[in-house]
Amino acid sequence: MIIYKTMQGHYVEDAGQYYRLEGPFWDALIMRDDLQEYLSDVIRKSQPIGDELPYAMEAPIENQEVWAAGVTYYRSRSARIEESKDAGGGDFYDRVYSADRPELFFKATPHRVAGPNSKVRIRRDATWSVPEPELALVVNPRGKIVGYTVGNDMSSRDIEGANPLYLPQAKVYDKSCALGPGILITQGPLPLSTQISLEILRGSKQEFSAAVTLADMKRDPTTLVEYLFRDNSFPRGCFLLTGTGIVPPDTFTLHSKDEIRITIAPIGTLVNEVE
Ligand code: DO4
Ligand code: MG
Repeated sequence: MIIYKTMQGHYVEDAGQYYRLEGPFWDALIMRDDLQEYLSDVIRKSQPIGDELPYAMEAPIENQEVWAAGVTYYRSRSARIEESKDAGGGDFYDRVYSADRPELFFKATPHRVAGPNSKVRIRRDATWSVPEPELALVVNPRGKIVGYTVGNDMSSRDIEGANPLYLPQAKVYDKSCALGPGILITQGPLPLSTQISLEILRGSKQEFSAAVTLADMKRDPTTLVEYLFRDNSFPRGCFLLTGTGIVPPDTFTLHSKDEIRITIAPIGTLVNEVE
């Protein structure tokens, strides 16, 4: 089952059919412990409205904070060591990759998040910008993972590499995060064979593409959530991006009008253009 947020209401899709969800508040869905049972009940008791979502999708977020984990894949560790070597930051990334405590950082408030088919941004004062395709966990206020969506942790590598203390500026700015298209509601973890793929189109040309699987992730999603919830409360739940395993070559930077396509098959494809 996948839930979608639109300007005109919320919908659940099951077996190719869409059902309307009553109630105006997205938060109320994310806050439920019994979300899957609740949605099954709605589907059982109502008629489908058809096999297409009737309205444009919005980012599947209302009042949640977005957080992110870093250096959870070997590829991210190597990329960070390389980009920060002139600034002497390399050792920190190696140490966090093998430490028990993960790197967790604040990523976005809802207004900084772009939805499906809307525009993400690169910072005006950055010279080296990349998308980071990541599995995003949807976590309720009691720390239960209730679903999964696709996330893009837009990042300014030149700012991040200049000094590790610049991380918040490299990561947090208007439309630096994208989420969507919907939230996959499922019991239990996603299989380790689940693939995350990234495609970047420039005009009609494919500029970059790559894929990883969740088997390449060093951290377990439930442990990331456990650390995030230590002495931290999320009254409306939160999103937690789980880190990138795909980093384009160092010669690559995003351009305005590039199209970023991130696919996690059971969830869908998150498509955003760079402003
Ligand atoms: O410490 C830098 C952030 C790394 C990151 O965002 C990632 O690995 O996805
Ligand atoms: Mg990231």
